Amino acid sequence: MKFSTIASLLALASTAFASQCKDPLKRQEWRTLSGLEKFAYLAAVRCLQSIPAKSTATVPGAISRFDDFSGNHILQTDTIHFVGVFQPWHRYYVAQYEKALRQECGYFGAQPYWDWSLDATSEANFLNSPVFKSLFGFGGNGPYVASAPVVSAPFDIPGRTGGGCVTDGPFANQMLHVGPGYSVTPASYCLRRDINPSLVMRTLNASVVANTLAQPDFKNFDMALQGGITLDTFTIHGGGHLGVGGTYGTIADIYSSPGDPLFFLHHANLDRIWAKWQSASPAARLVDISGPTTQFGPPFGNALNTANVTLAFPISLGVIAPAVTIGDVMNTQGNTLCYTYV
Ligand SMILES: *[C@@H]1O[C@H](CO)[C@@H](O)[C@H](O)[C@H]1NC(C)=O
Ligand SMILES: *[C@@H]1O[C@H](CO)[C@@H](O)[C@H](O)[C@H]1NC(C)=O
Ligand SMILES: [Cu+2]
Repeated sequence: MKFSTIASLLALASTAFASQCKDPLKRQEWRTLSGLEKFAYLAAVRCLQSIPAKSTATVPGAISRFDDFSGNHILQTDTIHFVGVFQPWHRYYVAQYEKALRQECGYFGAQPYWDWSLDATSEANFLNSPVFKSLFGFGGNGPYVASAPVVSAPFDIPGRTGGGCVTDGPFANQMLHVGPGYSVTPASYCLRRDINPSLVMRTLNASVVANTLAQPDFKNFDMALQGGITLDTFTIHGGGHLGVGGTYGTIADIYSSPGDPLFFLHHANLDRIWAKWQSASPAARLVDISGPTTQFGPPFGNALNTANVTLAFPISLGVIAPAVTIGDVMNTQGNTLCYTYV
């Protein structure tokens, strides 16, 4: 074959495979945003909490677009956690939240992430994290309460420090309308946090992240990231939820955790870690997916190696967004998604 033919074939191939993603949104760590950028993000979340829901047919309790996101997470909880689609589903979900903030609430930025390993250097540093600030943050812990209405599947983890309603920052005394647990019928209860600094220190530190990134294939990466469902086996996913949510906090509720706006910064960081793992060996890892189609682990009663998900496996978000496949969201800069982490 003549060189010119090869060159034109290559040109053709690169055109065919060139993604439509030309100008990816740059997702930044919360503390690197300016005060104005933080304010713009928080204001956009407040906006999402104030514009009308679209999912009332399936989520009767939903009042706002923010509730649409929590409600659809609740409806799908049992098919999107401790399964192979966990990371792809949450990647698509966070991207649709980012899109709603931009298209429906006039936000010009990208979804920020929270790299908790920067704060999990000491218990005091963690409690001082920029994400917990009243001004330019999401507000802090709830005041300590001995007990509160329980979330679904509560973990009574030694070391909890809060449990009361969040009383400072932009989400002070924020009322939630779907949940707790798997309820999607009309409700009104407060956003709670119940920070557990000792749990944070052993689940969200830099060496746990490094161990996750060191895994050789998606199966092991995903198991390292999702961790187990017992106190001793939580890793970075469970650590973010239960380290901030403790026993009584909203973000500890496996069903209605997106009621805490920090959910989206936590999951963006998990997504960043996946994207970083993928970028270390893109040819193999942009197509490496596995994990069971039904929930694994002891409480769910399924073996780890039931049928694996594939790139063709569907991802649905109810009324939030069109259905896609896992293959559509493997690349954060493909034809479906267009963002990068900085
Ligand atoms: C980080 O977490 C691991 C796993 O829980 C733990 O063994 C280690 O001591 C922790 N490191 C620090 C500095 O806390
Ligand atoms: C699922 O995929 C993993 C990783 O590729 C593999 O080890 C396992 O045998 C597969 N399980 C089944 C049931 O095919
Ligand atoms: Cu989830």
